[in-house]
Amino acid sequence: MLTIYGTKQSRAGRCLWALEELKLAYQHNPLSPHAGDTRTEAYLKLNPLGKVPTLTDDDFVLTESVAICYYLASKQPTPLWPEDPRARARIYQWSSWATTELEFHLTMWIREKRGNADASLMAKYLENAAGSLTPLERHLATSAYVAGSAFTIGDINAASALAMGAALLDMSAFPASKSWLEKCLSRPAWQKVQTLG
Ligand SMILES: N[C@@H](CCC(=O)N[C@@H](CS)C(=O)NCC(=O)O)C(=O)O
Repeated sequence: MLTIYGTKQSRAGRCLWALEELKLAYQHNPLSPHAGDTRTEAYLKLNPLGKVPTLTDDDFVLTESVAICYYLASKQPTPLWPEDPRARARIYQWSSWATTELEFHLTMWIREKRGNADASLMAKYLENAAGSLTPLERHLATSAYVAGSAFTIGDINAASALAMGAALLDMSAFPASKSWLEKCLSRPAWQKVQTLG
């Protein structure tokens, strides 16, 4: 049995999206780090950082949201996980971009907001986040999805990061990214995740 820990608003959201796209049976344990749920002895055994998400698949324990998405997609043949090495490479590329570029700056913004809330630093983090969209915009000007003409797990990893930041950024400067995001977020699986507790 698959169990995913973490609320839909956290990085567990991308894993829930993947589970729904893949129509896998799972249990959802919406632990919130902000409520202290992830600091219990039992949870720290699964994820020593006390962060979400964590996936358990029977006795197999996996952390890191994009790795969880790769694992879920690779459990069965699916168009979300194409075999073509170049499509796979694009999936890795845009998933890495999502976490180490876009998500990094957005996380800095959130931390600053919850901490000192220095307005000039917060503006700088948003400027950095917007700047990180430049390569995505260029790529999506000629590609329907991040790995080519079909929706893949790479779109889940990248669009879930942008979903977190789009409301904070002026997306009119990034029309291809904006319409790609809307297309991804209109999918029934993402819509279903929004209804979860
Ligand atoms: N690289 C990790 C990041 C996980 C992460 O930072 N999760 C946040 C919620 S989105 C968290 O649990 N924060 C609690 C904390 O930092 O103590 C992943 O993608 O899974």
